[in-house]
Parts: sequence; structure tokens; C-alpha cells
Amino acid sequence: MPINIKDLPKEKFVLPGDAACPGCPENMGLRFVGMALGSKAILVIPAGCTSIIQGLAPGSGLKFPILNVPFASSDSVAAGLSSAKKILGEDAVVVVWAGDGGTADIGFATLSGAAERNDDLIHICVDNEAYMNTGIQRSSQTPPGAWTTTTWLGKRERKKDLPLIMLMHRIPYVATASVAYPLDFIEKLRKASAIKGFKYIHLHAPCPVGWRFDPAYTVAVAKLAVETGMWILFEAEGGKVSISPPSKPYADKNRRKPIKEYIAMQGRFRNVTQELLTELEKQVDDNWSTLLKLAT
Ligand SMILES: Cc1ncc(C[n+]2csc(CCOP(=O)(O)OP(=O)(O)O)c2C)c(N)n1
Ligand code: SF4
Repeated sequence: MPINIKDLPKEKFVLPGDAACPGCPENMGLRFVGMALGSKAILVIPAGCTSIIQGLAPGSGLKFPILNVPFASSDSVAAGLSSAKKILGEDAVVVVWAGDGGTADIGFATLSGAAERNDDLIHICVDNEAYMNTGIQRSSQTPPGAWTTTTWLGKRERKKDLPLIMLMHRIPYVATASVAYPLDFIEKLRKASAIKGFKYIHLHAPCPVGWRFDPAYTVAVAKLAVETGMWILFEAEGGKVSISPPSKPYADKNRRKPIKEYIAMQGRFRNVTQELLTELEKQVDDNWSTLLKLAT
């Protein structure tokens, strides 16, 4: 059911004075998780920016119960926690909140195992397209052409399509989301929390520090990713794929904004050549074509 902004809870789960950089997309995403799931959420967080944002114990900038875990254990720990809560008869939504490095690379084996077992939890990949916490190193989610401290001339390889890889695990729910579309994200979180089994949500999260843009423009950059078709919002319930409303207009290639506009806002793409831009355009068309085939 569509969510009305007026009906969202007022209780805050991200508190003033936490350690996030200005314009941080992870902080925004966490706020939306609080609005969607409230006090039922328990977060399992591997190393990454959020484990810094939350602050040092015994204080915390986040009001969620949090379990900090090693990278390669997140989804296994979450599965155990979820089973324990069931045995105790307690109503909880166990959420793994992990970066793209912690999800797509270092934590992938555990993620895939828990998905295959259909463990009852939500995994959210907060995708800022690099290992930000350790100083902006490339990940499998860094897009081609992007500068990082380990890709000085721009990354050469294509972004690994993790949402589709998760879809092929035949789990009950897969979705993509963006910090620029909070109601879409909140709706997907609420839907996921009502489904039993493994749920995967991949949240696009532009990082001003690593992507080299003014922190005032986090939402503008995230919105442009959707409007250019660089990021496609969709969901798959029981394997049935549908394009989400904010992305629907951009199924029509002629309605997409030029990728150049998205690239121009970010210093990390300053060395992108015309040849690479053409390649990126091809990849966007290809991603759309794959999804539209799946959605029919
Ligand atoms: C097994 C292991 N390898 C490496 C590290 C060092 N480390 C801590 S945070 C981090 C980066 C995490 O990147 P990502 O998951 O993308 O999250 P982000 O920092 O971008 O939020 C790394 C490599 C670690 N803590 N444990
Ligand atoms: S580096 Fe990026 S993701 Fe990490 S805390 Fe700063 S703004 Fe947030």
C-alpha cells in the first residue's frame, strides 16, 4: 500500500551528534529504516562507515539494538539471532546493514549461504560503490570509469549485478532502492518485513567524500542516477519482477537524462573519456533490456 509521509512515525532512531560526515547517505538510509521498522529492528553491522557513525560504546548515535560482527559472519549471525528471537517468542525484524564491500565482496559467501537456506532476515546492502571507511578503495560495485585510491585512472571492470545474482537465489523478495526515494524504500522495507524467509534490498547511496561532490547534493546525485537509468528501481516478489514507480518513466530510453549530467556532478569521473561514456551508455541500455525481459 502506498505510504503517506504524514503517517510516518515521529520517533527518531538516528540521533543528533553521531559521527557521520555531512550529507552522508548511510545516515539517511538508517533514518528510513527507523521510520519503516521502528523498535522491531535489530541491526547486525559488519565493519564499515556505519560502525563508525554509530559512535563508541557505551554511547551511541543510533537508537537501534546493534550487534557489530566480523565481515564474513554477518548473515550467519543474523540467522542465529532471528531463530533465537523466534524461540523466545519475541517479535523482531533482524536486519543486516552492510556496505557494498561487506555484501558483494568480503561477506558474499555468508550472504549466499543464508539466502540459499532461506534464513528469515533482511539484508540491506548500502551501496556507496567503494570501501569508504578504509579510504575509498574500489569494490565490485564501483562503476567503470570511477576514480578510487586503488583505481587512479578509473576502474575498468563492470559493476557486478548483485540484485540479479540474489534474484537467482530464488529468495522470496529482492528489491533495489535509493536514498533519493525514501517512500519507495520504506514501502519495500515494510513489505520485506512481512515476508518470511530471506529478503535482499540493495540501496544506492551516493557518498560525497568518495564520489567527490558537495555534500549538499547527495539526494540530487542519487536522483540523477535514477533519471539517467544508471540505477534502476525494481522489486521481485516470489521471483515476479516489476519496475518500481520512480523508475518506470525511464524504461523509455528517450525519457532518460544524459549520463553526462550524472558524471559531470562527480569528481570521481573527471577522467572519463568519450569512449568510456559510450560504453556506460551501452551498459545502461543492456541493464534495462535484461530487467524489462524479466519483468514481462
Ligand atoms: C576481514 C576484514 N578485512 C578488512 C577489514 C578492514 N575494513 C574495515 S571497514 C572496511 C571497508 C568496508 O567497506 P564497505 O563494506 O563498502 O562499507 P563502507 O565503509 O563503504 O560503508 C574494511 C576493508 C576488516 N575490518 N575485516
Ligand atoms: S565516507 Fe561517505 S558513507 Fe562514509 S560516513 Fe562519510 S559520507 Fe558517509
